Formats: sequence, structure tokens, C-alpha cells
Amino acid sequence: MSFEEMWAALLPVGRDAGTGGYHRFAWTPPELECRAWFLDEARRRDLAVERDRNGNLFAWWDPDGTRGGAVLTGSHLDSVPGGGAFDGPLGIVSAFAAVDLLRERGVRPARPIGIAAFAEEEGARFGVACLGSRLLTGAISPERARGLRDRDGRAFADVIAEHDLDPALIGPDEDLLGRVSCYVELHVEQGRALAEPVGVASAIVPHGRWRFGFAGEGNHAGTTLLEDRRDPMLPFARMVLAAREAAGRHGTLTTVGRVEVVPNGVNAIPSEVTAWLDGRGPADDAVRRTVAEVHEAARDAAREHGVAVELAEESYSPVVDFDTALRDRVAAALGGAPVLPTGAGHDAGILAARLPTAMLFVRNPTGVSHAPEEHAEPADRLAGVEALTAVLGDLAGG
Ligand code: HGY
Ligand code: MN
Ligand code: MN
Ligand code: MN
Repeated sequence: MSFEEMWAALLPVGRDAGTGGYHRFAWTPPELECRAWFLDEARRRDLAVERDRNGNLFAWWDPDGTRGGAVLTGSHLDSVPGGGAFDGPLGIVSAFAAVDLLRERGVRPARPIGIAAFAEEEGARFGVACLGSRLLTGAISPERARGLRDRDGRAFADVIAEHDLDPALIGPDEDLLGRVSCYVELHVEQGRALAEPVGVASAIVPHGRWRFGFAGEGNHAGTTLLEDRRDPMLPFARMVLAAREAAGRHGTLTTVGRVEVVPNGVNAIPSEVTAWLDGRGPADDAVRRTVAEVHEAARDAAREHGVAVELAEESYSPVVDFDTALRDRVAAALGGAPVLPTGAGHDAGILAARLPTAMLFVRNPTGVSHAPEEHAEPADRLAGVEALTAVLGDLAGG
């Protein structure tokens, strides 16, 4: 199957016909359909397929059966709610297309080439970003992961058990990591910095997620006087505004989402509000100060309204500076390419703690991501495949 044929096959999966946004949450039917597509494409190419103990998928091209020193590429299949078509899948479709090109050109890699589809990269179902690659590398404890719950209250352990994964076995896989020499991820650009079709990543800025829980007192909207209310909506509202104000003060970026209101009626004062804060910025201390100021504002407002507030840090990734030797080698394999940082997190950022890691970005003319307008032109997609082919051919030798 050509790139465009693979792309056409994936495009409708999990896509909302009305908004054009994608809803491919880990272990839900659309994402399972994408997983099946991944396995089909791997088998079509006689690649050895592997699912690790955490549910990450791998397809290996290992003509000499050496198993070791593999060059791994790939990305993720899951999406944010209402996400774009390219964030994740572009890296995987491009990887299969790059293997095809290498074979067409008679390349027999001296090292195995692997294609990964990491599970729950967006954290859209269980809240923690890059859950699959965090488990693989030991960046999250299996105990904590087992207890993570989705928005229906279902535990991660129970969900993966339905897919023949043993929750007792999730966690680092040193054998698998030991078979990999480096990881190169191709991803759609999530911004508008690229003037050329393909760029190379220099770094990922610090970013994290914090869960705010506001507990008040549910009551009747029509019979509870203002002075008798303990309405969690009010400190929540203050938290949202404080997030924007603090970001402005510290040059950071804050976003509030994944809001749950209980019971979320119109004529019932809520008893609880849960809201997640996504915080990112140029430096750790700027992000930390931003979150601290949001927390302080939320606490003050909670006190004023007789509401309890709880803050939990769900995930935090300090700045990732990609391996400079690999970065420069990748740029050289492309005959030179723009080098740029990103404000988006990636599995590559998690794997960078364990392996030399690099990223390629494919130009996005809209600059929009995590929304249906995310885009990459066909010519740029093919430029991305050519770039990945050159990089894999260089790194895997042969
Ligand atoms: O949220 C992110 O930064 C990434 O797109 N997962
Ligand atoms: Mn994303
Ligand atoms: Mn992504
Ligand atoms: Mn009533």
C-alpha cells in the first residue's frame, strides 16, 4: 500500500463527520481499529509484530535476525478529543512508507528497523500523557498506572485486562529497550515555524499537567441563599482566570480542560468540580511559579466560598534537549534542515531519558494542532517520507 492508500484507509477511523475532529482514545473501538490497521500493515510487509507488556505495538524489519541495535521510529495512534488527523498517525504511516522505499531501493539494513505505536500518548483517556512510553521506560510506577481512571471511572488495570494484558506485569521492559540503539520520531509540526517541508527538533519545553479538585456542597439552585452556598464553581472560575493571568506574568502557556462537574445539572449547585491545568513554558521555574500562583488563587477563592481544594501533579516533563550528535546526524542526512524547539510533548521526549532520540517535523501550513484544521500538504508528507527514509537508511546502515 502506498502512503496515500494507507492514509486514506486510516482517515475515516474515529473521525466525527460533523466537526472533522478525531476521537481515538486508548482501548476504545476507533483506537482498536487503528491498532488492527497497524498490525495489518506490518504483516503485509512481513514485519515481526510485537505487543509489549504495556500495550505498545512494534513492527520489526530485521532481515539478518540480529535483534539488537535497532533503529526505532514510529509515533502514536491515539488522539486528543476532537484532534487532527496527523498528530501521531503521520509518523506511523510515514514509517511504513519509508520501509517500502528502502526495500524498493534495495537497501538491506545492517541493523533492525522498528516501527512503534505507543499507547495513550495524549493521555486523553487516563489523563497521563505518554502513558505507554512512560511505562516502558519506568517514567511512571506500575502501581500508579494501574489505578489511573478514565472519565467513566474505569481503572486502567481493568481496561487493559480486557485486552489480554496482565496488569501485574506492566512496567519497564529492559529487554526491549536493550534491543534499541536510537529512536527517531516523525511528527506533524504543531505550530507555524517551518518555511521548509521538514525540520529537525532541538528540544521540548518543560510541560506538565495538574488536577484541581474543588469540593463544596450540592444543593438546590432555587432555595439556597447565596450566603448559604458552598459552590465549587466559583473557585474553579477563579482558577481559570488566574491561569491566564499567571501565564501572562511568567511568559508561560496555561490551558484548563478535562472539566468534570458533579452532578452537572442546571438547577443543582454542584458538589464537586474537577479541572486539569496544562502548563508549559521556556523554563522549569517559570512553569512552577505559574502553577503555584494558580494554586494560591484557587485556594483563596476556595476559602472565601467554604470549598475544599485539592491539587495533584499528574505528570511533569522537564526540558528535553535532544541528543545533539543524533540531531546533527539527522540534519546532515537531510542535507541540512531547520532546527527548532517544540512546545508539544512526545513519546520521543520520554524515550530521550533512555536512548539517543531525535524528531523530524513536517510542515503544517495552518499551524493548528489538536483540532480538525491540523494539516500537512501531500507534497510535504512525501518530503517527510523521503526524509525519514534517508535518516533510517543512514542510521540502520546497509
Ligand atoms: O500534549 C502534547 O503536547 C502532545 O501533543 N501530546
Ligand atoms: Mn498531540
Ligand atoms: Mn503527537
Ligand atoms: Mn425539584
